[in-house]
Amino acid sequence: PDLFEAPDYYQLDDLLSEEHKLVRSASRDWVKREVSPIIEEYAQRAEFPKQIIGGLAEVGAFGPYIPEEYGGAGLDQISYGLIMQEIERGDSGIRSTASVQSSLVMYPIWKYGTEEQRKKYLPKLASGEFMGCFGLTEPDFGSNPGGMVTNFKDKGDHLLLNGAKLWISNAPFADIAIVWAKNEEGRIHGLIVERGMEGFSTPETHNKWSLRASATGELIFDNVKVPKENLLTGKSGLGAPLGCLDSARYGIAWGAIGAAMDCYDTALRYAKERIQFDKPIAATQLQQKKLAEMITEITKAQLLAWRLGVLRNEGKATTAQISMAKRNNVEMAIKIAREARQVLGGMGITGEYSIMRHMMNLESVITYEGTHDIHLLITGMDVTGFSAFK
Ligand code: TGC
Ligand code: FAD
Repeated sequence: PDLFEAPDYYQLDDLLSEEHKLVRSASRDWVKREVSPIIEEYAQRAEFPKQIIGGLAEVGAFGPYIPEEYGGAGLDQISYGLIMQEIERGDSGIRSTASVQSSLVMYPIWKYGTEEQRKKYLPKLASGEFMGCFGLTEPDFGSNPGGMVTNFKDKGDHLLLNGAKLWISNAPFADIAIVWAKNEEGRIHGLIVERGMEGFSTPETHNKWSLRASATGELIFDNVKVPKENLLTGKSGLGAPLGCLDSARYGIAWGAIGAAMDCYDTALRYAKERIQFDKPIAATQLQQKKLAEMITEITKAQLLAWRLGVLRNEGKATTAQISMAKRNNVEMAIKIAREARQVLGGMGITGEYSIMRHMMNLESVITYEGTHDIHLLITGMDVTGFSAFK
């Protein structure tokens, strides 16, 4: 079978429209052609392959659901999910770049920005001419972003921004940053900070064992003068960045399925071909248990993602439903990666196969956009009515 054949054990393709399938095959073909052949080398070198930015834009990965009048692809939420699935089949780090650009940079400008800001930034972000990043996390405030200390003061003709953000995807090369900071009253607002503004720097974070093909860095603001027209005025408070996270987490719930599918495909093919004790290892009960459980978990994850996509299309998906899908599907993928790695024996630890890279990448995916624990606590709060955070 084709390496990129989607496991579709429950005939889920019947639930997709022709447009969904077209969007999926365009992304799938592009990943197969442009990402898979080079990604291992870039991950080993710990470098983001910048030459794929144009291709990401062409398959609609930058702002899939942003209206076409702003340069987006004008697609629905299922198409958005399918694009993320196919990109993460290639690499979680590449999907991260697309998630950040779409849901954490374009989304807040679209939802909370002024018409001038939308016109100025969205078309260039959709085409990849501008790349963006999203600064919420700080050195002392990760799971608890409400405690952030990054702040700005109104200086009459500009805003004076001070503070620092850590663990920011795309930071080292981003042209703009959506930065969450408190005003003098302690209220959280979003600001568009542009590369080149005096006092703004983006040092790269090195020595990652995970998401190596994604560039991660800090955002440092040392008395940065931000023009007042760069304030996102449409929404303030912690709910503003959390609204963006809802959209990104939804995409990750689909993306993780892509990484899991790639691990499953690889393990299945290997198990059928690898002979030990005079028979394929796929003919042994222990390896069948692994493969059967993988396809079962992928199928459950697909159903969860698809139903969540329908709810999002109808504007009915809750934050807690999104948390459940992000948590379940990323854990599903990481467990499949670990099992698939074992199916390949020693070969599983090499860069000849994608599994170990997926496994390492997923250690970031299970932590960012809300940790595994935090999503459990969101579900716990939703069903009991008690917040266990504080
Ligand atoms: P809490 O008191 O529960 O809520 C504060 C205010 O926010 C409102 N709210 C939401 N609004 C919109 N959408 C949501 N999803 C919302 N969730 C909460 C809430 O109603 C409240 O409003 P108000 O008016 O009553 O004040 O907040 P808390 O301080 O107890 O904290 C809990 C919370 C939700 C922040 C925490 O559970 C959480 O989610 N922490 C995780 C932080 C996180 O996910 N950071 C991600 C950083 S970005 C990233 O990782 C990008 S990686 C990208 C990539 O490479 O792909
Ligand atoms: P902490 O919050 O310190 O958590 C440490 C541990 O404590 C975790 O296991 C956590 O689950 C647990 N914990 C915390 N609070 C509780 C509680 N109340 N009850 C029980 N357990 C708890 N952020 C951005 O803003 N933008 C980005 O683009 C971005 N990209 C990232 C890329 C990478 C590769 C990584 C690794 C992170 C990225 N992040 C980004 C940051 C990410 O969102 C945070 O790492 C994450 O939210 C967790 O914060 P923390 O690392 O400070 O961990």
